[in-house]
Amino acid sequence: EYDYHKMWGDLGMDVEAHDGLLGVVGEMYQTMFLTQKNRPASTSYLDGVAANLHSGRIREMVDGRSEGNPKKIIGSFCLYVPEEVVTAAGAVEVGLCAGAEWAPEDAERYVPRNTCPLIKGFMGFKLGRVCPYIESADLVVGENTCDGKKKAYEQFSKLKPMYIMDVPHVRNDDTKLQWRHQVHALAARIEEETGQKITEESLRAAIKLANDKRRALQRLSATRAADPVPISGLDCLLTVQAAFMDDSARLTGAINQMADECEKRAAEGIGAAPKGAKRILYTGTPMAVPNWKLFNIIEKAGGVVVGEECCTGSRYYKDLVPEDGATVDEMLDDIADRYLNIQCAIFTPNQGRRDDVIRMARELHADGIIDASLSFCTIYEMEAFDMEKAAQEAGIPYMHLSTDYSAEGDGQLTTRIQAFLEMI
Ligand code: BJ8
Repeated sequence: EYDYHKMWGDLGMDVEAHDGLLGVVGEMYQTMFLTQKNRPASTSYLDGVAANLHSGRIREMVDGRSEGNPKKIIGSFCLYVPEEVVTAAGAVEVGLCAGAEWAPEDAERYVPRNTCPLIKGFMGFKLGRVCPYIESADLVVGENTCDGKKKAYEQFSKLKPMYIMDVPHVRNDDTKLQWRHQVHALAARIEEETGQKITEESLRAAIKLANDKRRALQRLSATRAADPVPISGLDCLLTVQAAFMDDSARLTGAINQMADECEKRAAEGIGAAPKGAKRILYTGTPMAVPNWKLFNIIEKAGGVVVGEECCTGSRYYKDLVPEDGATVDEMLDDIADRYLNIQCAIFTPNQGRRDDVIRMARELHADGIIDASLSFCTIYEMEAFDMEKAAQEAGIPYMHLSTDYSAEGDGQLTTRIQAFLEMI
């Protein structure tokens, strides 16, 4: 039996507090995921991912290092940090835990009380020393996106080595060049960290590796247009969350198996929810592990989430990077251009996001759109006004919600969601 407590202790974690966290998350997983009926058998892979998230997965990344394979771990908090670049320089990129409230009093010594829960979450996880991804990361790559994260990174960098990318907030010829420079600069910084040069072969292979994962996710997503829908929104959300933590090639294999099974189920009319269940398209702020509560509420109330226009959803997989770039520079430019198209609400204007939401709602035959922002996320709350208008114009029922990570408002949230599901 491998001694995970020793591993966590060696990483500098608060082992006792972490045991408490694992207990809570394990219980959540049990009541949210394992009570689902008619899950595709291939989702058992996800149960393994969840069970190994803080143990087996960390061990395989960290063990590699101690065995003389100096694989550096690069943490990130945003879709804008290109994994292709990190992989090509011989490191592994992981998304960092920010999906639960932890040590809020400690976090409030660094950021104001009324800060978005995602930001407070990563400050709390770091200060409470309960995230093995944060603790094992050699470098954390932040990004100047929303004001909250931008300023919180000034604080976080006091606790952890950081490198910051500057993400533009408008799209034009100037910012396209600026962003390309940012991606080239990241490549140089990661090369410096790993001592490994990015080569044509390594970058081409990294692009293919990420594209294969994205293609598998596209296949899985397409099966969700069927009624009955072959797989739950909760399981699909976890699949994308896993894409930020699990080994890429292994996960891609598992997602393709899920897609195979779901294609078959769709053809045979087998659903994870009954035929005619109210179908919801989610849009809004990202959901970091273990933030599953909204999908759980929707699906326990008899609805089913058929798509998610967000960073833990279609924005992660809908676009690929061209695989025919001839030189490292050309491929880095291609990567930059692909990432600049991510429809984050930090951009102005951001009509593309609304177009995507309406397109997805139609393709996936959604009965309604739920647009949710984490509380104090000004940019997503601002966009909700035009999102509602776009939904109205398209004739699709729409609801906006604002939530945080606490369970306090869950009763009210459930009532509102039930009413929406009945109305649509
Ligand atoms: S590309 S969505 S992952 S920035 S919820 S911390 S925006 S106050 S997460 Fe995001 Fe990158 Fe954009 Fe995606 Fe700020 Fe809002 Fe909090 Fe947010």
